[in-house]
Amino acid sequence: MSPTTPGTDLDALVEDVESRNPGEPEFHQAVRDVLRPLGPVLEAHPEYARARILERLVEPERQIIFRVPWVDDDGDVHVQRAMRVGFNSALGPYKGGTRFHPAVTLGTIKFLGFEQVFKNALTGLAIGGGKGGADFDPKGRSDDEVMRFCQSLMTELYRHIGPDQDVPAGDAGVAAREIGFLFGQYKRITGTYGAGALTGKGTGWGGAEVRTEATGYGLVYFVREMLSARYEDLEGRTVVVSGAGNVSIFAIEQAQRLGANVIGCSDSSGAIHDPAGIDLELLKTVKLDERGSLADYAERRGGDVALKEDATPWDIPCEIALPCATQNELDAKDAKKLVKHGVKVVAEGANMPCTDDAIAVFQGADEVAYAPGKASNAGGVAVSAFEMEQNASRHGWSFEQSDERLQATMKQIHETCRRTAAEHDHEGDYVAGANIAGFLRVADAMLAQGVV
Ligand code: NDP
Ligand code: 2IT
Repeated sequence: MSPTTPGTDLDALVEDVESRNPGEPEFHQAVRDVLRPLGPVLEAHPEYARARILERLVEPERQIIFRVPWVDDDGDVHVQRAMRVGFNSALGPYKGGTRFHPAVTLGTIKFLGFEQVFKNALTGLAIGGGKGGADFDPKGRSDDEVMRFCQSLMTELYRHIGPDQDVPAGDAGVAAREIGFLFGQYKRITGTYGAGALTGKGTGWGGAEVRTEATGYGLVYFVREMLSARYEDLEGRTVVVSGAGNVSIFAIEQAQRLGANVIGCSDSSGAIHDPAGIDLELLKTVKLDERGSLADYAERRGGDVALKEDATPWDIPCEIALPCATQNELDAKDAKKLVKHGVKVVAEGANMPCTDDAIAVFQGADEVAYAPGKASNAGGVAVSAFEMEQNASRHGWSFEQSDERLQATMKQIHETCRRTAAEHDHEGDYVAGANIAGFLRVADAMLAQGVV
């Protein structure tokens, strides 16, 4: 790849990434998405090409892969594969979640880690990008089994993390219970109360207020800014969310608080349409307390509410669609249905939930504003960074203080995306704004720090 012809370099770089990272389609997709609007930026800044900033950005600084053996309640031994990818530390220690899901591969963790670099840059905070996970399926496992798995995983991971090195948190399949077990083992092995080595801890023992709610709340605060840019608000809007986990549930909560009517959601068993508005207390009981399925919600909710098995919620007409479950869960067919039914705003709570073709459909529809996850779901990692700040200063903030700062952060990310898009001839394009703004912040730091 020649640094003097950056326009054509991007295609060559994507090809290079594909051939050097075979079998990792999600990683290739994430790289393509970020690179797409960067051609003119590189033309204007030959110093980035000279310093091979892009070639360095697509290569993780380090990747750690290890075996995690554990014993189930029947005494049977299982072997899982875990990994932690330190993608980029130009802006701060590696920071990003940990995913437990049977489908996790190195390619999954690399796509998430790559996205995290630009997301974290957009927050304006001092956090680099990283991600971790394991092909462990927590579904149906007892608390003891989850604890033994977490302890075994941390018995290797502990040597690679720390407040100034790498700071894991939750992601799909990892929340307060898992972070508690992981932290307990970290404390035991290191013999220190290194609170700043993990975020998402319980609020009674080093965790930050609002971290649990932050991704979902932040997503809705971002949507509020998108609507406000069109002189509109959430009051009376119909909203459909996919998923029924951490991000979805707190997005539903905040959307309802701001006056919206949330009429649909989903989980791995199917989707529900609840025209009267989702009963949030019942949803929390079923999904968070009992770790049950939406079939239980539908049964207890009664009336006409039924689970549509193996379905997505995208055929429910709505004005605001919030995909909050998993990657590539919303395709072009779903996008066309949403547009046909009059959707106005699509904002990603999950990481990369819309396929490239779906994004093209939204961006081709004049009435639709579409926000990529690296901007609209950055509230979770932002509050994780607040948690690191509180752990370092040994000073705790109130719920109201944290929530106010989260709102200010989402507003700032929204402004950054819009301003950057406008400055680069992409008026109103949140994808270009987020990718260019994230890239510029990381690239400038890398340039300043030399060839490392
Ligand atoms: P959870 O595990 O808490 O919830 C995920 C939800 O999505 C569950 O309800 C799950 O169903 C459902 N789901 C998973 N896969 C599918 C599928 N293929 N089809 C339909 N439903 C599915 O995860 P989170 O809410 O924490 O994370 C969701 C997304 O948000 C992920 O992309 C994650 O990377 C992203 N994210 C998370 C952040 C966080 O702070 N947690 C921060 C930023 C982004 P079931 O309940 O049946 O398992
Ligand atoms: O995708 C994400 O931003 C997260 N899972 C949250 C990461 C974090 O460090 O809080």
